[in-house]
Amino acid sequence: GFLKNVISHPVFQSGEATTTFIDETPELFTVQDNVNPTNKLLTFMSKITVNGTDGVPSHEKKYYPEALEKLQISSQNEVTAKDILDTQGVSGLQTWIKAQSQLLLTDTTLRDAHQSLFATRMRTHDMLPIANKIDQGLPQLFSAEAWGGATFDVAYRFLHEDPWTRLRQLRQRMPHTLLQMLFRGSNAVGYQNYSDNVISEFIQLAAKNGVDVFRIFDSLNWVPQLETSIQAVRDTGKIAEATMCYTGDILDASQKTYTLAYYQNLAKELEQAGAQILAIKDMAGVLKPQAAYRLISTLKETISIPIHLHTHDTTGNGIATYLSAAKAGVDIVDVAASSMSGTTSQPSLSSLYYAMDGDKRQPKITIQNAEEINRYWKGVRPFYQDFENGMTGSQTDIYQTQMPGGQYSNLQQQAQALGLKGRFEEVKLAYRQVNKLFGDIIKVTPSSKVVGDMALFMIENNLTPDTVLSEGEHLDFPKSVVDFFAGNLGQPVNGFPKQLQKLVLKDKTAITVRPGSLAAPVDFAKVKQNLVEKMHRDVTPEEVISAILYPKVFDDYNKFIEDNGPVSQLDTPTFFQGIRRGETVDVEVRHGYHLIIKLNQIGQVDEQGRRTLYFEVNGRKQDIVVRDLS
Ligand code: 3PY
Ligand code: ZN
Repeated sequence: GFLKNVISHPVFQSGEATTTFIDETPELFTVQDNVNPTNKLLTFMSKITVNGTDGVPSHEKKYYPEALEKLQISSQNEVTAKDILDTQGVSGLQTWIKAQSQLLLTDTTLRDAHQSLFATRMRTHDMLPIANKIDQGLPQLFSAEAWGGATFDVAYRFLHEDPWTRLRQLRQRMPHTLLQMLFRGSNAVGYQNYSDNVISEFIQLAAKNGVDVFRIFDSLNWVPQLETSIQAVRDTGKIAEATMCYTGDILDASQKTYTLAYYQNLAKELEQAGAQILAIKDMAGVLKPQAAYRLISTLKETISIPIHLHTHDTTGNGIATYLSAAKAGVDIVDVAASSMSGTTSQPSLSSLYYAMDGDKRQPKITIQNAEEINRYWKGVRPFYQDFENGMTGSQTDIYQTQMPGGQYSNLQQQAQALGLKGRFEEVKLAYRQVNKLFGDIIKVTPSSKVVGDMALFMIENNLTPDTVLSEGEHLDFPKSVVDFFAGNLGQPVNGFPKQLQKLVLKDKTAITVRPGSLAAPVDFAKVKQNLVEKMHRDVTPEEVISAILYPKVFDDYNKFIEDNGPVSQLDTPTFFQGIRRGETVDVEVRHGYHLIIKLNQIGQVDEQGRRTLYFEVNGRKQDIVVRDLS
């Protein structure tokens, strides 16, 4: 540590170190003496305490004791959907689903709810205490959606934790619940197209680590983009839930593209492509109750696999949509714990339960358990108040904007980062304009990100739809937009608007075939070898695939952990806000091994702009010096 610090110090390296260099440079002993994990963690806590977390306002640290209260959960021994899958396979499960007269439920609290409410920031630390209680208290759930979508990227990038570990830990605590993930077809859990062998490898590893149900969608509803994934899931013996994304309005007589017949054909194609369940993914929450009735009843006559409906409650009509879908015979719907439900999230599980009192399809859940579990979530949600999207009530303009719930909170963060805070109404207007310019496309990750990027680009550059077309030749369009028009996300339902495509691509040519059919297979052994050399240790297949999907994010994550220790073990208020003077926090750094960390004092800033924090760790004094960046 010490010698390395001296040698790597800029003053030493510049050749300007004098005989007093060591005495005048205390950080040689402290700041970078970062070899033991406790020191790393203390340094991380000190930095957050002094300088805060990027993008998070510093405020008084609050405690939410509800999260820690004892919950009264009665465990129930019932045969679960997971038991059926494990003993009778997929076809046994399909039969079981169809034999249920009750409406089955998927709980999305562990994934889409927090993706849509607070930009996917929920940490594993807050999931683990409740996971087993969900498993025991709600065995009647069809599944818990717990992985995929943005969780993979955000876990590494912002939470500095390993998504694979999350999956394994949830699996271990939820042995009787089907765990479900959202999978972006050829885009896996990323924003771009990957080679077929990457898709298959990812699916195999996800299945091995605990995923049972794969909800597979394509952001343009282009079936060729789904086939590899569907087959790969079928090969694992897990459930391939192929998806059609719902956009437009089948009740609108002027609708030319996204008509009832369009969805009917698509459902047939998906069933033929090997779907074992059909998901209808209403990512923006624009499926109106009567439309749901018509859509589901028509599909029930068209296909024979079970139907699983997903919506967002942004407009406030989610429960009404579900009631009408239930009447039409939908098999499963997606809900969230009530304190994590509503607005951009899913409709509330318990609201739906009560709305179906007296209905013969009322879900057979133990509502008291659902309420107890919800008390826990109610305590957890305020930890993430700094990431909330600010939507406090229903918003029916979403019927026009058609922005996915999962994007709503994220695009706000993106806009803020560009200095466009307070201009979100303009962003939403531009979003609609871009959709029109692009020929009315399905908008869901990553096509929704393309539309969002273009909307921000128009606002930043003061562009209107007209000036985009008249000045397009000279515009340097965002990379995601160029990629989209080059056909790298696949083909939109209406094809590309030719004039705009030319302006965007300039002298590039577009492809019309499936991007995966052109992509060379990735050489996993070679990637592995490079990683081993870089990390000086053996690496797992999960790490190899993560490095392929997110090379930079994965690399940054590893460096971060190397420098800062096991930060995922900190409680959430401490992770975001640090530790206050006089406060004691308990960190279980490894199973059963606790650090009791007390901060006694924070020193004044010295001439070099540093502060010393005086800790006691398991009763022993320890000082940490960090730079004050204020
Ligand atoms: C995702 O892909 O992350 C989504 O939630 C899309 O709705
Ligand atoms: Zn969703």
